[in-house]
Amino acid sequence: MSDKPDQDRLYAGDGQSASGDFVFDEAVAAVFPDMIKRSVPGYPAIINMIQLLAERYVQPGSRLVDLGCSLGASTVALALGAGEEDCTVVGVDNAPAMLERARDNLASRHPAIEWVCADVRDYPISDASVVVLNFTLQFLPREDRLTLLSRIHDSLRPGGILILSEKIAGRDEAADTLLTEMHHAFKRANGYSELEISRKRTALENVLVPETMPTHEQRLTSAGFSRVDLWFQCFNFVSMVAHK
Ligand code: GEK
Repeated sequence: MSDKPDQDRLYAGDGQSASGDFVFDEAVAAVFPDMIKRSVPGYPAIINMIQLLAERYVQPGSRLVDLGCSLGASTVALALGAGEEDCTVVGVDNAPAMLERARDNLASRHPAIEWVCADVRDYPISDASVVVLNFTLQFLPREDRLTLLSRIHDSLRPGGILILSEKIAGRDEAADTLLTEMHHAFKRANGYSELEISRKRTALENVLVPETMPTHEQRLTSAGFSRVDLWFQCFNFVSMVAHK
């Protein structure tokens, strides 16, 4: 592949990102759209469907909140889905490199979106119709996940939803091996080398902790959600709608 400035080559050479734990710094922010599209099967489709889900579940005058918004792709989907319903749309991320880029890139086209640099565990949510965790929960320590989901549940209006997208673990070893191998095949087909795939895997080892579908479903139920629907899966990447 020829090198472009916005192409993800972070794990190709011997730059500083080639070793150590994965962090959402300036180098990652600079190549993030390319990285996530080539690494997460179905990501563009999920973003488009978040807009359609928001259109269906938005309530007039409510808040739509994107937790772990990165460069704001899912936040814009919420804003487009909210349409003219007099809502407040907020993107929250604790990585300044991500949030500042989101604000700089999108402020003129979407002036109504509020951008907040905060840890999602501290950000107070209220009066929400749609909350999004699009590949963010997986980065929180496991012991913090239920508290956040319970708080999200309590912040939703009746009829509100949480859209939860996650990389998952297979329910047994054979399933996990298949899903992981197919994910790596997807990355190879998108131009990542074996070295890049294996270095990224090592960097994410203690940073991104996937869980099985039953674990997610049970936790969402414990958090108070009345039902959970799986609406998307491609290999080990899923998205669920959890209903208040
Ligand atoms: C998208 N939703 O494009 N508080 C706030 N932000 C956090 C926290 C935390 N505790 N932990 C991680 N993040 C986006 C993609 S990326 C997914 C989300 C990925 C942020 C982190 O800074 C990063 O921007 C985002 O969560 C995860 O639809 O890189 O696989």
